[in-house]
Amino acid sequence: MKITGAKVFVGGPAKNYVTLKIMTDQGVHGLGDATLNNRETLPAKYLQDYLIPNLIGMDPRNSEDIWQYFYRGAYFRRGPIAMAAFGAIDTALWDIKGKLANMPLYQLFGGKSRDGAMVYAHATGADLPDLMDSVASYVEQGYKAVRVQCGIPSMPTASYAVPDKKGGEGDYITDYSGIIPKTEIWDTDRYMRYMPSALMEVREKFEPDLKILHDVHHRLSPREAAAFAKAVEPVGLYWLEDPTPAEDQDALRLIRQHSTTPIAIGEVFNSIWDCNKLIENELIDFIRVAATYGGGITHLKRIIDLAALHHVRTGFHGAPSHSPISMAAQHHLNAWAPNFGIQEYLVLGTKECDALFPSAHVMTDGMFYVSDAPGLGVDFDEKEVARYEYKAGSHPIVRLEDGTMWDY
Ligand code: GCO
Ligand code: MG
Repeated sequence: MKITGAKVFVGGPAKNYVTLKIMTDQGVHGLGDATLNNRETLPAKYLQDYLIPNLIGMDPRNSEDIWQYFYRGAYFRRGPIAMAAFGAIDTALWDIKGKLANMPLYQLFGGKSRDGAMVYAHATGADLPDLMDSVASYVEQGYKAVRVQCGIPSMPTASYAVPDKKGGEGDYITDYSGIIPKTEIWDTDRYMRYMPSALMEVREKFEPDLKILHDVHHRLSPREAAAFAKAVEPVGLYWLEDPTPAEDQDALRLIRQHSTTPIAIGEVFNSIWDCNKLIENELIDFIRVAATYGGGITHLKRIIDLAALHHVRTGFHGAPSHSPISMAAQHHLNAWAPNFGIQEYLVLGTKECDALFPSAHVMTDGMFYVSDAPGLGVDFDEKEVARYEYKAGSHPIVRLEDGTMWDY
């Protein structure tokens, strides 16, 4: 069996999804997602110029060797662009494997460990009452877990993932007005003073069974993060996410020494080498590496297995920039993984998105159920994708009030 060709498409409703389609001489094709939010053209180019020419003629069933060929074969390896590109190839090869076996992917991993997998939504508010309305609407829809973020009084601008105005909707992560980013102003002291009591108010307003998550988005020092994690202990968070800048694996040690608040980290990691020490030293509770820029299913499975040895559960990144293809890869892993925790899930399910990526997967009452269709169980409509053009977007940048650059 041979790979005969591969195509890359960039475009989609609301997001610039980077979709890879690998064709074979047996008529079976596979799909992968190489979307890297706000840098989408780069993995697409990496695939087109370097990886696809090497793929032609390879046996798609040898997904392990193909992974090693691209990873070990590259002298300059790792990094989100390369790993997103490998990830897309690897996911597409697993999709082909599932279709050849006529089995849904979770069966190839070891079958189902659960019927449905719990997901969490993003509740957000310009201020606390606005956030309460947002949480209430998710609770009404049956969600069992929500991530909560809200504006901080006296902060000069909206903070991470918070709308400018009450009831604000839309994409609060990417600004599609262009490639030049907007600026957010950050003040750690105001955040530290306000957020623990705001989180406590959310906890008191809703049923104790509601799982509450909060994302610091890498903005605290290890000492500040340790103090924050300790201060929010009475809230009983399901997790505190990215408390410190992600590059420093040792930073988590201080947090652990001072608090039992569960810690989730990893959405910006792209290999097992970014999180092996965190996992082996049991400094985190949830690992968030995504199938997309974490090198696909082959590599993510290795991370899941390492994590399982150390009581670390999964909580894969699922921001709206992941297309339904990489989300399906994660949903199949979630159905199988013995150490599954939760899945971040933002409803991409507009009519346009469903038309581009038809599937029979179901999300209901805050639980995700994978379909039994072979492979990933997601299709891709090439005619639909022709309707969309790439649009440049940017994440905000963050500065302190005096102008100092900070972490987004
Ligand atoms: C999350 C993340 C995202 C990121 C986004 C950047 O927890 O989902 O923090 O919201 O900001 O993926 O592109
Ligand atoms: Mg996050």
